[in-house]
Amino acid sequence: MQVQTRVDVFESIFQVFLALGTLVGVVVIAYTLYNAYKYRDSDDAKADDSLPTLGELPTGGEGGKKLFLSFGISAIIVISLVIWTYGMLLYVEDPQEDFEEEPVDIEVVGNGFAWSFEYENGAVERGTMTVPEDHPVAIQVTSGDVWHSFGVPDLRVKADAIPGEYDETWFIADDADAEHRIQCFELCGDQHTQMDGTVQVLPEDEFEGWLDERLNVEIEFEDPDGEPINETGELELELELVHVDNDEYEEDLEYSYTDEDFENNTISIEDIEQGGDYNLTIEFENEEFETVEDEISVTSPTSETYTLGESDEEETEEDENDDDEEANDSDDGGEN
Ligand SMILES: [Cu+2]
Repeated sequence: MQVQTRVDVFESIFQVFLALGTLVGVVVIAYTLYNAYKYRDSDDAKADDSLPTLGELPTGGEGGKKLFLSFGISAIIVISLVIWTYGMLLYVEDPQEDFEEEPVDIEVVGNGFAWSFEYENGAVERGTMTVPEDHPVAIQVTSGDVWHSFGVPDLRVKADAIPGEYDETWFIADDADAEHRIQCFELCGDQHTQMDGTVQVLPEDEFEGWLDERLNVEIEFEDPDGEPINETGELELELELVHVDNDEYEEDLEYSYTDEDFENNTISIEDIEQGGDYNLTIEFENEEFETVEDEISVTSPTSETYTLGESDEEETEEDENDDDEEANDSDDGGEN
C-alpha cells in the first residue's frame, strides 16, 4: 500500500463521513416524505389495523420488525465507522512501520516569535523549513521560551512546543515547489500573530544537494585597508577546522587545507558533513602574517573575511557575515 499522507487520511475520513451522512439523510427524509404522502388525510381512508389511533404510541407495526431493522442498520453503520476511524487515527499517531524510507529528522524550536529548524547534519534554518517531496519528515517540536504550538494547516500538522519537552509528529508533503504556511497556534505574546513561516518542498534529489550546501564555508583575506590581498599563489598557509565537540562524534571532524585550495585568496569549503561550532586556525608558513584563530558557527552558508595584519603588528580583525537570505539569521540563535 502506498504510504498515505496526513492530508490523504483526513481527506478520506471526511469523504466517508460526508457520503454516509448524505446517504442516511436522503433515506430518512425520503422515507418520511413517503409516509407523509402514504398516510395523508383523504376522504376514503380505509380501516387499517396497523395504524395507530389518536393518543396511541406507534409500534412501527409488524411486531416491531421495522424498529429492529432501523436500529440494527444504524448500529452497524456507527460501530464500523468508529472502528475504521480509530484504525486511521492509529496510523496517523504511529505510521513509522509503514514508512519504506527513513524519515528526515528535523528539530523544530519555537523561540521569541520565530521558528528554527535543525537538521540531522547540524544545519539550521530560520523561518523556512525545507523538506523533500514524497518523503516522510519526522519533527520533534520544542520551545526555547514559552508555550507555542507549531502548525501547518495545509499539511494537517500540529504539535505543541513546550520548553523541556519534545512533541513528535510527522508529515509527508507530496507537492514539489509548493509552499505551505506555518503558524503558531498558542497565544504566546504580543507578536504571536507574526510567528509564522513557510514549509518549502523540494524534489528529493534537489533536497540532498540543498542540505549539503547549508554547511558551505567561504573564507577570504583582505589587507588592513580592506583591499583583497594581491599575492595569489604566494601566501603559504595551513588552515585547520576542528569541530568544537569533536570527541562526541564517531568520525573525526577535522579538516585541513593549504594555500593550494585557495583561489584569489578565497577558499570555498564544501566538504563539511556535520554542522556546529568549529575552531579555525590559519597559520602562515613564513610568519609573514599573524596566525588567525577563531571559532565559527557552521550551520548555514557562511562567509568570513579576515584582515591579515603583518606579523609585527598586534592586529587581527575579523568580520563575520552570514550570506543567508534571512537578514536576521545569526549564528547563535536565541535572541530577537
Ligand atoms: Cu508562539
